[in-house]
Amino acid sequence: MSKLMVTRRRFLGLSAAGASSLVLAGCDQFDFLGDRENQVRGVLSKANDLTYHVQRALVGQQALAREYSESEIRQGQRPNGSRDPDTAEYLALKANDFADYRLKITGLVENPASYSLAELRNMPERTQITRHDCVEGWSCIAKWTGTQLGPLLDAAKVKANARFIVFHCYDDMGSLFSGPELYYESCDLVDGHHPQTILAYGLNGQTLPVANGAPVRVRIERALGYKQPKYVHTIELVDGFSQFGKGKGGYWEDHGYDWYGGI
Ligand SMILES: Nc1nc2c(c(=O)[nH]1)N[C@H]1C(S)=C(S)[C@@H](COP(=O)(O)O)O[C@H]1N2
Ligand SMILES: [Mo]
Repeated sequence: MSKLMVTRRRFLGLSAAGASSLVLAGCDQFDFLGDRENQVRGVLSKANDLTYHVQRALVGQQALAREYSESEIRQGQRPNGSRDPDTAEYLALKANDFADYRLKITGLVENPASYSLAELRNMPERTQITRHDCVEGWSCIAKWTGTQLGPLLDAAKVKANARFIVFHCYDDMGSLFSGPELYYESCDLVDGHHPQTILAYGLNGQTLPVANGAPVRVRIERALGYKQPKYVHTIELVDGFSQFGKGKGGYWEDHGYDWYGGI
Protein backbone atom coordinates (compact mmCIF):
# COMPACT_ATOMS: atom_id res chain seq x y z
CA MET A 1 0.00 0.00 0.00
CA SER A 2 2.64 2.52 1.05
CA LYS A 3 4.82 1.48 -1.85
CA LEU A 4 1.97 2.14 -4.22
CA MET A 5 1.45 5.57 -2.72
CA VAL A 6 5.09 6.51 -3.12
CA THR A 7 5.05 5.44 -6.72
CA ARG A 8 1.90 7.39 -7.32
CA ARG A 9 3.34 10.49 -5.66
CA ARG A 10 6.48 10.27 -7.71
CA PHE A 11 4.37 10.01 -10.80
CA LEU A 12 2.33 13.04 -9.78
CA GLY A 13 5.46 15.08 -9.19
CA LEU A 14 6.90 14.12 -12.53
CA SER A 15 3.74 14.70 -14.49
CA ALA A 16 3.14 18.11 -12.93
CA ALA A 17 6.70 19.16 -13.73
CA GLY A 18 6.34 17.77 -17.24
CA ALA A 19 3.14 19.65 -17.91
CA SER A 20 4.44 23.01 -16.69
CA SER A 21 7.74 22.80 -18.52
CA LEU A 22 5.77 22.17 -21.69
CA VAL A 23 3.84 25.38 -21.07
CA LEU A 24 7.04 27.33 -20.54
CA ALA A 25 8.83 25.77 -23.45
CA GLY A 26 6.52 27.39 -25.97
CA CYS A 27 4.60 26.65 -29.08
CA ASP A 28 6.47 23.88 -30.87
CA GLN A 29 6.02 21.42 -28.06
CA PHE A 30 2.32 22.04 -27.96
CA ASP A 31 1.49 21.76 -31.61
CA PHE A 32 0.92 18.02 -31.40
CA LEU A 33 -1.88 18.50 -28.87
CA GLY A 34 -4.29 19.18 -31.71
CA ASP A 35 -3.49 15.81 -33.23
CA ARG A 36 -6.07 13.31 -32.01
CA GLU A 37 -3.98 10.29 -32.99
CA ASN A 38 -0.91 11.31 -31.02
CA GLN A 39 -0.11 8.88 -28.18
CA VAL A 40 1.43 11.56 -26.01
CA ARG A 41 -1.87 13.35 -25.75
CA GLY A 42 -3.52 10.59 -23.72
CA VAL A 43 -0.67 10.64 -21.25
CA LEU A 44 -0.89 14.40 -20.96
CA SER A 45 -4.63 14.25 -20.35
CA LYS A 46 -4.07 11.81 -17.53
CA ALA A 47 -1.35 13.99 -16.07
CA ASN A 48 -3.75 16.89 -16.31
CA ASP A 49 -6.52 15.04 -14.45
CA LEU A 50 -4.07 14.25 -11.70
CA THR A 51 -2.80 17.83 -11.65
CA TYR A 52 -6.38 18.99 -11.17
CA HIS A 53 -6.94 16.83 -8.11
CA VAL A 54 -3.51 17.55 -6.67
CA GLN A 55 -3.92 21.30 -7.09
CA ARG A 56 -7.36 21.24 -5.50
CA ALA A 57 -6.02 19.21 -2.56
CA LEU A 58 -2.59 20.75 -1.99
CA VAL A 59 -2.59 24.29 -3.33
CA GLY A 60 -5.84 25.10 -1.57
CA GLN A 61 -9.09 25.77 -3.28
CA GLN A 62 -8.86 29.54 -3.37
CA ALA A 63 -5.13 30.17 -3.84
CA LEU A 64 -4.65 33.32 -5.89
CA ALA A 65 -2.90 33.52 -9.22
CA ARG A 66 0.07 35.88 -9.11
CA GLU A 67 -0.75 39.54 -9.67
CA TYR A 68 1.73 41.98 -11.23
CA SER A 69 2.39 45.71 -11.07
CA GLU A 70 1.54 48.31 -13.75
CA SER A 71 5.21 48.54 -14.77
CA GLU A 72 5.15 44.88 -15.77
CA ILE A 73 2.57 45.49 -18.51
CA ARG A 74 4.86 45.57 -21.53
CA GLN A 75 2.48 45.50 -24.46
CA GLY A 76 -1.22 45.32 -25.26
CA GLN A 77 -3.06 42.03 -24.82
CA ARG A 78 -2.35 40.16 -28.04
CA PRO A 79 -5.69 39.19 -29.61
CA ASN A 80 -5.96 35.51 -30.43
CA GLY A 81 -8.61 33.16 -31.79
CA SER A 82 -11.76 35.04 -32.78
CA ARG A 83 -11.05 38.76 -33.06
CA ASP A 84 -14.12 40.07 -34.84
CA PRO A 85 -17.10 37.70 -34.62
CA ASP A 86 -19.43 37.80 -37.62
CA THR A 87 -22.53 36.03 -36.34
CA ALA A 88 -25.69 38.06 -37.06
CA GLU A 89 -26.57 38.36 -33.38
CA TYR A 90 -23.15 39.73 -32.46
CA LEU A 91 -23.02 42.16 -35.39
CA ALA A 92 -26.42 43.58 -34.39
CA LEU A 93 -25.26 44.15 -30.80
CA LYS A 94 -21.97 45.67 -31.90
CA ALA A 95 -23.72 48.06 -34.31
CA ASN A 96 -25.51 49.55 -31.29
CA ASP A 97 -22.37 49.67 -29.12
CA PHE A 98 -23.72 46.73 -27.05
CA ALA A 99 -26.56 48.83 -25.58
CA ASP A 100 -28.91 45.83 -25.99
CA TYR A 101 -26.47 43.26 -24.58
CA ARG A 102 -27.76 41.05 -21.75
CA LEU A 103 -25.71 38.55 -19.80
CA LYS A 104 -27.93 35.63 -18.81
CA ILE A 105 -27.48 33.24 -15.90
CA THR A 106 -29.49 30.09 -16.51
CA GLY A 107 -29.63 26.35 -15.96
CA LEU A 108 -29.51 24.77 -12.50
CA VAL A 109 -30.30 27.94 -10.51
CA GLU A 110 -33.30 28.95 -8.40
CA ASN A 111 -33.26 32.52 -9.72
CA PRO A 112 -32.33 32.86 -13.39
CA ALA A 113 -31.09 36.38 -14.09
CA SER A 114 -30.18 38.70 -16.92
CA TYR A 115 -27.98 41.80 -16.62
CA SER A 116 -27.29 44.74 -18.92
CA LEU A 117 -23.77 46.05 -19.38
CA ALA A 118 -24.67 49.12 -17.32
CA GLU A 119 -25.84 46.89 -14.47
CA LEU A 120 -22.62 44.86 -14.58
CA ARG A 121 -20.53 48.04 -14.59
CA ASN A 122 -22.40 49.32 -11.54
CA MET A 123 -21.57 46.24 -9.49
CA PRO A 124 -18.53 46.16 -7.20
CA GLU A 125 -15.46 46.24 -9.40
CA ARG A 126 -12.26 44.25 -9.25
CA THR A 127 -9.08 45.10 -11.17
CA GLN A 128 -6.24 42.59 -11.46
CA ILE A 129 -2.99 42.53 -13.40
CA THR A 130 -2.28 38.96 -14.39
CA ARG A 131 -0.41 36.92 -16.94
CA HIS A 132 -2.29 35.20 -19.73
CA ASP A 133 -0.57 32.07 -21.04
CA CYS A 134 -1.64 30.70 -24.41
CA VAL A 135 -0.69 27.13 -25.27
CA GLU A 136 0.61 28.46 -28.58
CA GLY A 137 3.62 29.62 -26.60
CA TRP A 138 3.12 33.28 -25.76
CA SER A 139 2.17 35.21 -22.62
CA CYS A 140 0.88 38.72 -21.96
CA ILE A 141 0.57 40.64 -18.71
CA ALA A 142 -2.58 42.74 -18.75
CA LYS A 143 -4.90 44.62 -16.42
CA TRP A 144 -8.44 43.30 -16.35
CA THR A 145 -11.41 45.07 -14.78
CA GLY A 146 -14.78 43.52 -14.12
CA THR A 147 -17.15 42.20 -11.51
CA GLN A 148 -16.67 38.94 -9.63
CA LEU A 149 -18.72 35.98 -10.80
CA GLY A 150 -19.10 34.49 -7.29
CA PRO A 151 -21.67 37.00 -5.95
CA LEU A 152 -23.73 36.63 -9.14
CA LEU A 153 -23.78 32.86 -8.66
CA ASP A 154 -24.90 33.40 -5.06
CA ALA A 155 -27.66 35.75 -6.21
CA ALA A 156 -28.81 33.15 -8.75
CA LYS A 157 -28.90 30.48 -5.99
CA VAL A 158 -27.06 27.57 -7.57
CA LYS A 159 -28.96 24.30 -7.09
CA ALA A 160 -27.35 21.45 -5.16
CA ASN A 161 -27.03 19.23 -8.23
CA ALA A 162 -25.05 21.81 -10.27
CA ARG A 163 -21.42 20.81 -10.77
CA PHE A 164 -20.06 22.99 -13.56
CA ILE A 165 -20.47 26.39 -15.16
CA VAL A 166 -20.69 26.61 -18.94
CA PHE A 167 -19.92 29.90 -20.70
CA HIS A 168 -21.64 30.33 -24.06
CA CYS A 169 -20.08 32.72 -26.57
CA TYR A 170 -21.28 34.56 -29.67
CA ASP A 171 -18.48 33.57 -32.04
CA ASP A 172 -18.65 30.68 -34.46
CA MET A 173 -15.42 28.72 -34.87
CA GLY A 174 -16.92 26.39 -37.46
CA SER A 175 -16.28 26.21 -41.19
CA LEU A 176 -18.39 25.30 -44.20
CA PHE A 177 -16.94 21.86 -43.79
CA SER A 178 -17.59 21.35 -40.04
CA GLY A 179 -20.81 23.38 -39.80
CA PRO A 180 -21.39 25.86 -36.97
CA GLU A 181 -19.33 25.40 -33.78
CA LEU A 182 -20.01 28.15 -31.29
CA TYR A 183 -17.18 28.77 -28.82
CA TYR A 184 -17.95 27.64 -25.30
CA GLU A 185 -15.97 26.92 -22.17
CA SER A 186 -16.55 25.66 -18.64
CA CYS A 187 -15.12 25.52 -15.14
CA ASP A 188 -16.06 23.96 -11.82
CA LEU A 189 -17.83 25.77 -8.98
CA VAL A 190 -14.55 26.31 -7.11
CA ASP A 191 -13.17 28.36 -10.00
CA GLY A 192 -16.57 30.02 -10.44
CA HIS A 193 -16.38 31.36 -6.88
CA HIS A 194 -12.67 32.14 -6.99
CA PRO A 195 -12.05 35.81 -6.08
CA GLN A 196 -10.10 36.42 -9.31
CA THR A 197 -12.81 34.96 -11.54
CA ILE A 198 -14.36 38.06 -13.06
CA LEU A 199 -16.67 39.07 -15.86
CA ALA A 200 -14.27 41.52 -17.46
CA TYR A 201 -15.48 44.59 -19.36
CA GLY A 202 -12.24 46.59 -19.12
CA LEU A 203 -8.70 45.96 -20.37
CA ASN A 204 -5.63 48.06 -19.50
CA GLY A 205 -7.81 50.95 -18.34
CA GLN A 206 -10.02 51.05 -21.48
CA THR A 207 -13.34 49.54 -22.46
CA LEU A 208 -12.70 45.91 -23.45
CA PRO A 209 -12.05 45.98 -27.23
CA VAL A 210 -13.89 43.72 -29.67
CA ALA A 211 -10.62 41.90 -30.45
CA ASN A 212 -10.34 40.82 -26.81
CA GLY A 213 -13.95 39.78 -26.25
CA ALA A 214 -16.27 42.80 -25.97
CA PRO A 215 -18.53 43.43 -24.29
CA VAL A 216 -17.78 40.76 -21.62
CA ARG A 217 -15.15 38.03 -21.35
CA VAL A 218 -14.45 35.80 -18.40
CA ARG A 219 -11.08 35.69 -16.63
CA ILE A 220 -10.27 32.47 -14.76
CA GLU A 221 -6.79 33.37 -13.73
CA ARG A 222 -5.44 29.97 -12.76
CA ALA A 223 -6.17 28.54 -16.19
CA LEU A 224 -4.63 28.68 -19.65
CA GLY A 225 -5.68 31.10 -22.40
CA TYR A 226 -8.32 28.91 -24.03
CA LYS A 227 -10.17 28.79 -20.66
CA GLN A 228 -10.75 32.60 -20.86
CA PRO A 229 -13.93 32.82 -22.94
CA LYS A 230 -14.57 36.02 -24.90
CA TYR A 231 -17.93 37.34 -26.22
CA VAL A 232 -19.88 35.60 -23.44
CA HIS A 233 -23.68 35.90 -23.49
CA THR A 234 -24.88 33.09 -21.21
CA ILE A 235 -23.61 31.45 -18.05
CA GLU A 236 -25.30 28.10 -17.57
CA LEU A 237 -25.12 25.93 -14.44
CA VAL A 238 -25.05 22.26 -15.41
CA ASP A 239 -24.42 18.80 -14.00
CA GLY A 240 -22.45 17.60 -17.06
CA PHE A 241 -21.29 18.55 -20.56
CA SER A 242 -22.83 15.86 -22.75
CA GLN A 243 -25.40 18.18 -24.35
CA PHE A 244 -22.84 20.74 -25.54
CA GLY A 245 -20.61 20.50 -28.61
CA LYS A 246 -18.80 17.16 -28.60
CA GLY A 247 -19.31 16.82 -24.85
CA LYS A 248 -15.83 17.63 -23.56
CA GLY A 249 -16.66 20.92 -21.83
CA GLY A 250 -15.28 23.43 -24.31
CA TYR A 251 -14.54 24.21 -27.93
CA TRP A 252 -10.82 23.46 -27.60
CA GLU A 253 -11.48 20.48 -25.33
CA ASP A 254 -13.68 19.09 -28.12
CA HIS A 255 -10.60 19.47 -30.33
CA GLY A 256 -8.24 17.64 -27.99
CA TYR A 257 -7.14 20.06 -25.26
CA ASP A 258 -7.49 19.11 -21.60
CA TRP A 259 -10.49 20.30 -19.65
CA TYR A 260 -8.74 21.58 -16.53
CA GLY A 261 -6.04 23.61 -18.32
CA GLY A 262 -4.52 24.77 -15.01
CA ILE A 263 -1.26 26.68 -14.75
N1 LIG B 1 -15.10 33.23 -27.58
C1 LIG B 1 -13.80 32.95 -27.69
N2 LIG B 1 -13.05 32.94 -26.57
C2 LIG B 1 -11.73 32.66 -26.65
C3 LIG B 1 -11.10 32.33 -27.88
C4 LIG B 1 -11.92 32.36 -29.04
O1 LIG B 1 -11.46 32.11 -30.18
N3 LIG B 1 -13.26 32.68 -28.90
N4 LIG B 1 -9.77 32.01 -27.92
C5 LIG B 1 -9.14 31.60 -26.65
C6 LIG B 1 -7.68 31.58 -26.69
S1 LIG B 1 -6.92 30.23 -27.34
C7 LIG B 1 -6.94 32.56 -26.11
S2 LIG B 1 -5.25 32.47 -26.01
C8 LIG B 1 -7.58 33.77 -25.57
C9 LIG B 1 -7.07 35.00 -26.26
O2 LIG B 1 -7.58 36.14 -25.63
P1 LIG B 1 -7.17 37.55 -26.16
O3 LIG B 1 -7.65 37.64 -27.59
O4 LIG B 1 -7.78 38.56 -25.28
O5 LIG B 1 -5.66 37.58 -26.10
O6 LIG B 1 -8.99 33.76 -25.67
C10 LIG B 1 -9.59 32.49 -25.51
N5 LIG B 1 -11.01 32.67 -25.50
MO1 LIG C 1 -4.77 30.33 -26.60
